[in-house]
Amino acid sequence: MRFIHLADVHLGAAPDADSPWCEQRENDIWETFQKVIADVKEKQVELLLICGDLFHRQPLRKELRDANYLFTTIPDTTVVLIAGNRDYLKEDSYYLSFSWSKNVVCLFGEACDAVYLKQLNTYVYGLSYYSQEISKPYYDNIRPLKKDACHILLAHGGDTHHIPIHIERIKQAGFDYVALGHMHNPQILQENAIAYSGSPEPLDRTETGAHGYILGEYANGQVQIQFCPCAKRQYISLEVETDRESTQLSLEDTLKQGMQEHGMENIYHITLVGLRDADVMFYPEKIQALGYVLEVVDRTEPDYDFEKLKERYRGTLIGEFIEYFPAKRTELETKALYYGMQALLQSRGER
Ligand SMILES: [Mn+2]
Repeated sequence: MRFIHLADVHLGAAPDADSPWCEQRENDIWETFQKVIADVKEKQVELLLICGDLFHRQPLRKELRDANYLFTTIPDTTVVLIAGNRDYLKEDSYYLSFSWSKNVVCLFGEACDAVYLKQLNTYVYGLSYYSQEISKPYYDNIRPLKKDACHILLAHGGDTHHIPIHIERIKQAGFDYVALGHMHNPQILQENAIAYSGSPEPLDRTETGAHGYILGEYANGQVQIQFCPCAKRQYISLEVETDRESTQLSLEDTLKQGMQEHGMENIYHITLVGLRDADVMFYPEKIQALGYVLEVVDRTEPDYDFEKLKERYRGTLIGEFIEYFPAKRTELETKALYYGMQALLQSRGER
């Protein structure tokens, strides 16, 4: 039996809120979800497990219809889903009155429930959130039924306010597989047994690295899983070192090359470090125009010719400041000298 473990799709989210590509990101999340459904079809997956937070907030009716439409395109796959803390079952949630395609099973109980899928000889267990926070460790005491079948637990949470999980308790429970949701980065807690799939599309700049879903196979009483990347974009932190030869254009070329190597579709957080010629200044807005650049942090420092400056400012505060430092400086002294120099020159209206 082949299954896909998916979680935290966050349909309806629009990451990078202040960027020009925010709307694109909202579409990305839907497109990635469509891609997962296409993979279900292509890989002939029999069971699609959605471990909470399919939606970023209370789903709109039209959003449920779109998701349900996609489920109708995989009629041979059973879809089992639970509601997480984001798309929790509020009193007036459209989730509760929606009529799903017949291959969809919602485990919408407040207490743990199990569904038996006869054709797969599989029990799937789970509960749903009825509020944004649950601090009771509900999963710690859930045990599979004593039946000769595959037993899979769908769980959402793992932090103090979202059903804390004591991993040792879950390890001892005896499930064939525990499919976790809520943490957005993929993470395997026990090999082939307990894992967070992470969100299929990263949702903010802290969620760097590959994102996707987990493909699993249950055969001869044993589960095997593998992580399948499927995100359209990744968040990447790029650090570039400059020197006294660097210019705006040479820096742009270096960055373009770096971004091409990592993929132009990806979203970058760029940090500039190192020295620069004291007359050169870099323009972050020009760097941002090179691609999907969220932010440019400029930590470069001007490289001063102290001999020249000493001559020029002899007898002034600046001259004395430079002379205060020995020719052979410690790292700390060098820093103090550069920062002080910058401050002194700035106060004179120079750089
Ligand atoms: Mn969550």
